[in-house]
Amino acid sequence: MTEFSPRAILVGFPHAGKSTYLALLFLAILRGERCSIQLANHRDDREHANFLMSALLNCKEATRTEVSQKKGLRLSIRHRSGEEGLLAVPDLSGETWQDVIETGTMDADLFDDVRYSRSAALFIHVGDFAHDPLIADVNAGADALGDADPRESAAPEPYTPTQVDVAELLQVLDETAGPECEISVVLSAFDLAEGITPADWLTDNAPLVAQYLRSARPRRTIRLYGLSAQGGSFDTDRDQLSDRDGLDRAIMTDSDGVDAAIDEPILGLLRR
Ligand SMILES: Nc1nc2c(ncn2[C@@H]2O[C@H](COP(=O)(O)OP(=O)(O)O)[C@@H](O)[C@H]2O)c(=O)[nH]1
Ligand SMILES: [Mg+2]
Repeated sequence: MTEFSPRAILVGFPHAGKSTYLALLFLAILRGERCSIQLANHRDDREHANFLMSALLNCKEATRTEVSQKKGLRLSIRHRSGEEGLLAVPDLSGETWQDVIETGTMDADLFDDVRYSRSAALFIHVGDFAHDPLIADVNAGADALGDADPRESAAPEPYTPTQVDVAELLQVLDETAGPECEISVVLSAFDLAEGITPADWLTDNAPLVAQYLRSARPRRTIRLYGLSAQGGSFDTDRDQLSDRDGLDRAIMTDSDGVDAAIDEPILGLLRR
């Protein structure tokens, strides 16, 4: 397999659910269930994928991706048809992503990964997403602040993307990816969004992103998925989740909430 073999890439801000998806995908591939791709016989380093998968099976949160290879994780995969490709999960710091959306440009390695990808999945964690404040919230916040010294609440907050950040990242992806690349948006931790379809969640919570998906057609079809790789929260539902099989408890649906295969969001890689 050469460096230029087709690639799939998992993209998203830190804490978006990429590693947990990779763990689930690896599990599904090893079991040969709920997916159609297989591992190819290349000597890529599977230690980290194994490590992530064991954490998922043991209901432990995926640790922050600290892959020793600077470029992140790469896994060679194959379709039943025999076609091979490379699944890339670049490991970039939060600053790098902020830089991407501020400057509209990408680090050279990431640019290559996206440019030569046949599928790119952009992850949004539905529970770790900054909703636009209502006017009432803004006023209440202003009242609560009163005369308080703003420096007193200077503890660094974890970076929580807004719909504008996500729409901008999606736009950079869309502009960088080749015309044949299939882009998908994966709403992760979708167990936190009960009783709603991914399409409705996006319209309600990130209308700008929903609008982007609509306006990209027919030039490019950007598919939307809802994913619960863990099946629930490992903090609050751990006992109940640990009684269930790691693959059975996972949920992947299309935009209307209809079951989809675990590898659907990256299948464009091997589709043709
Ligand atoms: N409730 C819930 N939380 C999830 C799910 N998948 C991932 N998470 C949590 O989301 C956080 C970020 O996930 P991670 O895969 O590490 O994100 P990454 O930084 O994009 O690789 C972790 O705390 C996970 O435990 C899920 O299906 N349900
Ligand atoms: Mg990670």
